[in-house]
Amino acid sequence: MPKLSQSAIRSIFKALDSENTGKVSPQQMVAQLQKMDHKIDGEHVKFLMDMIDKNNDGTMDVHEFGVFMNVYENANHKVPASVFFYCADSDFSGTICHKELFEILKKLEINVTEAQSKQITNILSDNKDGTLSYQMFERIIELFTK
Ligand SMILES: [Ca+2]
Ligand SMILES: [Ca+2]
Repeated sequence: MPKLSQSAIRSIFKALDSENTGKVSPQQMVAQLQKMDHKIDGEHVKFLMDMIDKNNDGTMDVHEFGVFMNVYENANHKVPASVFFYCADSDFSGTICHKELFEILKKLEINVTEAQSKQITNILSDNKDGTLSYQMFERIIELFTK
């Protein structure tokens, strides 16, 4: 679960979205984060935003922003699989379902259909609810990105 509450995420998002468009651009995001922490790597922020931008409109809506904050706070930014895991986990469940796997593989430009993602998840699921743990997800990513 994200450490920030949904209402905290909403108010930060509102502050960033100064023109009240319901969207935040990478430029707005980087500028704001750099105000809070000068050491922030703008390129990494843009990379994360691109990974999370499910509808590919180049901006973040409030849900995508919640995912971003979850990645930002919880991922091990030195480990790609960890970053991809938090980018993929768009419902903050701490596990990856077949839809989440499909979306992240698409972002990584790995050619897998939704049906194949479902099969992979069914076969390799190591959780009772049919989802993937971080450990299993990491192995799948390693296999695909070799
Ligand atoms: Ca978007
Ligand atoms: Ca999930």
